[in-house]
Amino acid sequence: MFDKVLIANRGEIALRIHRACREMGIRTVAVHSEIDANAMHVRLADESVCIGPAPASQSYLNIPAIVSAAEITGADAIHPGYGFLSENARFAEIVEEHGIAFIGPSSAHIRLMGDKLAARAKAVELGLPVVPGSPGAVNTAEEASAIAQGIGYPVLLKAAAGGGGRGITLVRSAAEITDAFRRTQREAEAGFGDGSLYVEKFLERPRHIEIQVAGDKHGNAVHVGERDCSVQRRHQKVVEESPSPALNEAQRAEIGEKVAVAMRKLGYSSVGTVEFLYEDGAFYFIEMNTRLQVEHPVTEMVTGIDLVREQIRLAAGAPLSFTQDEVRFNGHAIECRITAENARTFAPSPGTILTYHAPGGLGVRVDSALYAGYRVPPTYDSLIAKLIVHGRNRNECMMRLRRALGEFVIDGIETTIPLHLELLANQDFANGDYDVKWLERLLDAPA
Ligand code: MV4
Repeated sequence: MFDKVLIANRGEIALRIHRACREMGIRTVAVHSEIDANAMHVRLADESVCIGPAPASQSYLNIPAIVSAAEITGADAIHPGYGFLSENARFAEIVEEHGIAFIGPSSAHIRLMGDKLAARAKAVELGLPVVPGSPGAVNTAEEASAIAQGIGYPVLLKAAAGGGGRGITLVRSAAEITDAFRRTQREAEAGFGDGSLYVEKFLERPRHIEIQVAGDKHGNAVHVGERDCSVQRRHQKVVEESPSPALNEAQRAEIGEKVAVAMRKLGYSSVGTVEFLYEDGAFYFIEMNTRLQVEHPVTEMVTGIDLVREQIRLAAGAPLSFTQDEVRFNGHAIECRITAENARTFAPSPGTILTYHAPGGLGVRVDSALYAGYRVPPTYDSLIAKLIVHGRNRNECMMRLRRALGEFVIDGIETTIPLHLELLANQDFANGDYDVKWLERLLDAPA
């Protein structure tokens, strides 16, 4: 097992990783930018190293600074968290080349899943269902038109190097596809340096359902249930829950087993998440995330599994701590992502926290690095707290969430707590009746 882990991240996930390490008896090294010198994880870590000025490009994305900090402190592993360098295959390679363990999957798997087209082709090879569409890139508008004719309009043109909703064009008829192809190709070339496009049948109102996986270096891999992440705004998740209100036990078991088999065939080692669109009873693979996800606590609350602890153990070569049969699902969990933004306009609201009081009680978890006096910087992602509740069922979770949100005090900045209270009062949400565009329709609807 590792002796000392360098945490190459900030905010709530850096604190989360520190906590797992501390409980495992592993010493921690916090790296921070100049503006994060007073961050909670820096205060709690065994050692800390300033790696540069505030801009992420000069600090949390600064590979030489991070690797140097690991060498100076004698860290034998680096945990990348999520975002920043967590899915940078070259970073994983450089870390390993320096004789330091990268807490994540192989760089080959990171690279594979980072290429949307290669990931889609691999998914087909592994027996996972994909959206009907082109087997690979389409090189001309004529080729795209022929594929679209075959699968039927509407279709999407997607940039292979795109992601997070960027580089996607909806085409509703044959008359539009030539101009759309040329425009999307130009935009992809300009935006991603790669104009490769592929075609997919457009799903009108899908849900976003992802399967948590874990695999070791001994050929074992299991699924750890699903999370419904359909409540999103502009491709930013707002609420996540498990189990999905849209699935029954048979569907859950079927897709879970398919994904576990696929991960064993792939030889995947670490934690990861396989993302699907779900519509009318069918799953469609869209991508795989080879990192720990923001919403991992939802799975932890319904299974009791510490996914960060497991990820660290797996990186050290340990076998999975549990078999598939030993993964048990208990009750329901819902996570609210609380951001430093105005709840109506979503305008960023950095600033100093004047008063901070986190909710508590049975089934309530708050993952946050806030404290009274902490200054929320304008420089990074606006996520400041995750409120996760567990209950025997979904209704109990909603009651508990309302109560916990009502207790949550974050004075000095604006937050999206009022938005979460509004969602919890919405009948569609209460019925679990939502798709990936539901929240945007709700927010865009006349007051
Ligand atoms: C789709 C789709 C409907 N049909 N593909 C958007 C970002 C990228 N991860 C995939 N996305 C979508 N792909 C087909 N064939 C709808 C979306 C989509 C979406 C997907 C997941 C979560 C949120 C979303 C929000 C808008 C659109």
